[in-house]
Amino acid sequence: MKEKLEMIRAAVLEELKGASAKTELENVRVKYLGKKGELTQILRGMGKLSNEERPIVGKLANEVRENIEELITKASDTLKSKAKEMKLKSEIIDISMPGKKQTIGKRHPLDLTLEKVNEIFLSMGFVIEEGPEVETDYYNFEALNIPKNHPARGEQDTFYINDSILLRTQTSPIQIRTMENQKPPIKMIAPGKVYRSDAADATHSPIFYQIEGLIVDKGITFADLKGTLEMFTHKMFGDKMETKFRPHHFPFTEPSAEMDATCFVCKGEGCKVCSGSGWIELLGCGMVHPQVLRNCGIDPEVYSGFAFGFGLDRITMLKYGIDDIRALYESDMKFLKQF
Ligand code: 2NL
Repeated sequence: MKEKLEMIRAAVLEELKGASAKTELENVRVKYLGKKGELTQILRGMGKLSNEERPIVGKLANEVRENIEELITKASDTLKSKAKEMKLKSEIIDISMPGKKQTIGKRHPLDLTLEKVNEIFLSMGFVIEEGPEVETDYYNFEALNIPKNHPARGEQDTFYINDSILLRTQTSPIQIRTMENQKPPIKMIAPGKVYRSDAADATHSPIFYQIEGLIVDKGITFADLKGTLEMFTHKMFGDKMETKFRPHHFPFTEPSAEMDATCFVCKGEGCKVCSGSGWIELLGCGMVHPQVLRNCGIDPEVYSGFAFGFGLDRITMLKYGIDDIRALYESDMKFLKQF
């Protein structure tokens, strides 16, 4: 019996040496320690032994069992560490290899200007409103008192989707929608993309950005318009800037004006940017036309308001000295990295 146990121990040792996978270890365990395993059979047969033999063989059998278990655990640990070693070897990183350069993007100049403009108007208590880029003829033209035969409605200016649906040519529809949905006081700006069916050149792009602003309340006058836009100009371009208003015409405001500011390149001396005049045209504005208020369900006998609009692209180009609007839409990294 003793010899048999020793043989089993030797056999296990031999079989474990050749084992190269976890399943093989498990097979060895079942073969010797399993329910029908060789060692288990011996332990079962112990009843037939004499009283003197039983404790001796029992002790030895237990020793062998513990020994086999130890051997299997050891073999399993060895397999595991070998697998780990191989995995580490396969994942080796060559730290001497040059890395891929990560390029960090920059804010787009239009975005920088928009953020500044938004910040200024928010600080003066305006709310930012948004609206659809695909609009109806009514919101883009009709409600704004732009008559059917007005040149702005011609096919040459507007992208029509069908007779009554188009791409907005200004952000005024946002203001119309806001006046329809809210009671005065209204104090809002409407920034966004607008579309014109123009051929692209240095000063025209079929897509550009516009910001309009609107205040409607009781007792709003042209003095409020002038004060607000002067404050905006100071915050945007500096306190030394002067503003002046020239009469103009828009169908949706009456009276209407264009506002010029001191040329911020030459400070009014006259230069290439301002064509020698010392002034730069910044925006269009006026008192909201009574018919436009009426169209939105606001009584012009009770309320008055002013509105203004300017191109974000134009202001951005002036601010950064960009001489071609197309540069703002070409996504050329060499150009965009400068800002
Ligand atoms: C310009 C001029 C302007 C407005 C836009 C406006 C909007 C409503 C009512 C009245 Cl809902 N007016 N907007 C007013 C005056 C001028 O824009 O030259 N934009 C580039």
